[in-house]
Amino acid sequence: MKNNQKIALITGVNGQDGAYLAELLLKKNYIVHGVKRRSSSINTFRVDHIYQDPHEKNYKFRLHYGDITDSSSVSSIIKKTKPDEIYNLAAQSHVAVSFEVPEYTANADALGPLRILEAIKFHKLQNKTKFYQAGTSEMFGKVQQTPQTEKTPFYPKSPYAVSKVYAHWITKNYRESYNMFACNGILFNHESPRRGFEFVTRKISLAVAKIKNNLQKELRLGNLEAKRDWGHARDYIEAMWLMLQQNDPEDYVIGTGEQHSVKEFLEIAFNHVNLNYQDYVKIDKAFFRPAEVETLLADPFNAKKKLKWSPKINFENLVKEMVESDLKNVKDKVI
Ligand code: NAP
Ligand code: F7E
Repeated sequence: MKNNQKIALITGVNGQDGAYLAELLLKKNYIVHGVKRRSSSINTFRVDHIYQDPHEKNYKFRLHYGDITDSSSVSSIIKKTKPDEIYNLAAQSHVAVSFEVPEYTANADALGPLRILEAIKFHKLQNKTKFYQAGTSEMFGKVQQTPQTEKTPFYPKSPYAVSKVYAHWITKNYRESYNMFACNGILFNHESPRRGFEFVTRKISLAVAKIKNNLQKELRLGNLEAKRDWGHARDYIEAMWLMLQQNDPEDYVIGTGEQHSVKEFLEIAFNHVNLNYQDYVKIDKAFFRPAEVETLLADPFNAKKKLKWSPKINFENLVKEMVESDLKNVKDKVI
């Protein structure tokens, strides 16, 4: 390892954002450590292309078994890797699922970041290690003002969002109490061809590809009126990195400043393959939530001004990229 080479630790490395972030940091010549948890079947497909043999001496990417609900694994990985930057992306990230497993969601999403912050402090790394917490627009929930900024009060509407509000405040608290370089990114929805299958955008892009190829007949969805500020994950992981390169730690809203409904997503996705979504979509009560977040819209003014960040990929291109990618996946029979 060269002296000026930075070390990063990413929890949730095999998720959508983790995989893009690992690629970005490797390109920037970091040594990247990733935390993956044990699962009964292998689920590292998003990072398999950057995987390196653990016996490789001059490795740049290494995976460690760990779980953010398990303090001892969190602590020992941080002790072993002594990272310059930690990106806490691990979470039970599905809003609807959080109503089904609220206690686990709180354990991972609220106490997970606390365990990491405590480990940084316990190993006396607070002057070395910078911390990024993956916060979310879901914290605004029943929105108190539109568009939402860093100053908009939170009103979380799910166990997921309530847990993330705790994570937000404990990150701020450790920054103020122990002078840690700890930042909250308040990221609005971001998608990509790597998005998990159970989120609405990927559910739609995959259905479009299957319907076009006569492999699926209908698409069952919940609330089509919900409006989100949707961006591309590739743009958003740049913002995470930029936050940790500033002179001072701060919290930032990251979004596009544009809002679209689930219906608009459907229209563009189905039109792209010359189909009409109304011929295939059925409304199914099973996909409605006990409490819905109807509308979210970011004001990313601060990020634009201070981080010099702005999104490069617009809504229409995001939808088309996801549909094109799933058409290829279906054609190649990888899905
Ligand atoms: P994702 O694809 O669901 O990835 C989540 C990652 O966390 C997965 O690698 C998952 O591992 C891991 N994980 C879950 N529970 C864990 C545990 N107990 N211990 C260790 N790892 C665990 O989510 P994403 O879209 O990349 O989002 C990344 C982060 O940003 C999450 O914290 C999410 O809540 C937050 N966020 C996302 C968005 C968005 O629109 N994408 C917006 C705002 C905030 P497995 O593969 O084993 O499940
Ligand atoms: O839902 C509606 C649903 O699950 C979007 C996570 O990354 O972003 C994500 O949370 C909207 C909601 O994302 C279906 O009711 C309709 O209004 O894709 P989603 P989300 O709940 O906004 C935030 C920022 C995060 O932090 C989260 O981690 O679409 N919707 N029909 C549906 N949603 C799903 N999943 N499935 C449906 O069939």
